[in-house]
Amino acid sequence: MRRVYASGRLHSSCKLNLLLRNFSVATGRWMWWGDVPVGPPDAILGITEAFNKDEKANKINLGVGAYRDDDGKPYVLPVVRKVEERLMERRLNKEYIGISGIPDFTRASARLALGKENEQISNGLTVTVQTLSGTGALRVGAAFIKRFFPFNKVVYLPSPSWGNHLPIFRDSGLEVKTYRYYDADTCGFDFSGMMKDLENIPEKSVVLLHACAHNPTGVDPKQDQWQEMSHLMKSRKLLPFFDMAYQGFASGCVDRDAFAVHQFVRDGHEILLAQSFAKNMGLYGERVGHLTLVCESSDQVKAVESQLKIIIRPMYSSPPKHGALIASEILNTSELYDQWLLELKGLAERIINMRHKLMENLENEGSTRSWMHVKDQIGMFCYTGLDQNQCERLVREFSVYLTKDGRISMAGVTTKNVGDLAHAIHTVTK
Ligand code: CBA
Repeated sequence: MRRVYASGRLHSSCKLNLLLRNFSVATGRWMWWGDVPVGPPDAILGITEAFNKDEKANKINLGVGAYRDDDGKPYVLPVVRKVEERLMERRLNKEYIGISGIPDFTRASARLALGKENEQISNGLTVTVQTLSGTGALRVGAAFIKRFFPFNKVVYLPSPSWGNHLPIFRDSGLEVKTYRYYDADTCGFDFSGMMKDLENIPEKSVVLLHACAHNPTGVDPKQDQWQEMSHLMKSRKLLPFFDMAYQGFASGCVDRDAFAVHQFVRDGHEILLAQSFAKNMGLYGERVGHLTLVCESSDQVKAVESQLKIIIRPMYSSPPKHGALIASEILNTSELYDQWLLELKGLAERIINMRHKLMENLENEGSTRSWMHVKDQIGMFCYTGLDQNQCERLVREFSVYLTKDGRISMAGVTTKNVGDLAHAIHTVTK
């Protein structure tokens, strides 16, 4: 490993190593990248790569959280197809959009997230910038915290959390710590553990919260628990950073899934919110999302907005246009909006139905373990409770691909593969 000392100079033994690794005696040339180590594949997206290489006909990919129809095929919402046709007819130009995105999109998407009647929006106390989906929103938010949050530059994540949270915040130069969230004994929410940790986190720190459909556990707080958390975090002066990647996808209702966000804002928190339209509009590769900050005054709004633009400009200059135009049309046209809500409900219902089917099939296999959590968890993922060895057997013996922590994407389960899946899970867990 190359070691650079605080002075920026290399120690002489390191210089020798550097020379040995970066100079090719055979060609007599310096190699710029001789020192680059091979990195591990991504814990989630790497699974798709492995799945694609597998030649078995009945393989099942439950790795990445991407919706599939009952034939296991990627699915484009009919409302999205309809809007795309309308956009094509308009023969729009390809001009850049502004650094902070398409105003019609950011206005409507902030309303969707914070609620139609939200006072802070009505009073001009929010800033919303369009981002490269949810990941981009988190990354821009993290860069903003790093540059401007005047207190503890530490972000507290639930344990466990989405695998990309840690690198997003760490690569943004923030320290990352965790708070208790999941109780492995009950396969449920560790409310008392979380509350105790929130009591002990140093005041004026940032706490990341999954707004709904917690990834990877599928375990969410109940509404009264959110209320208690909000009060405690307010009294302890903790800054909530919501990640809402699944609005509408958990329960089928966009307002119910945004309950926590609405509650915290009603309680006077000045939240950050990262919102994704990957799952709920199926716009995955179009990269549509936004970052919203709630501020205290219009002066702060002006300052925050200007600084977000200064952060975004050297990162990627301005966001992509096509997907945000689609989302904007849907959010701003009542007939399309209603159609979308119905279709979204359909996606959530298919997943809920698959949870029931998987549990039934496991019972039919004769499994004596409790699989209640498969049904009780919410959103795209099921945290099965399988250990690493059992997960590896699923891949090796049954070509069932899942993350090593036992998470399966329920969106990849279909009426056609649920029987095989239950059989495979039962075989490795009996
Ligand atoms: N936050 C959470 C909690 C997520 O689960 C995901 C997606 C994102 C980012 C943010 P995007 O940038 O596409 O809007 O999503 N997580 C995954 O569904 C997958 O898309 C998952 O399988 O965990 C991923 O990128 O890992």
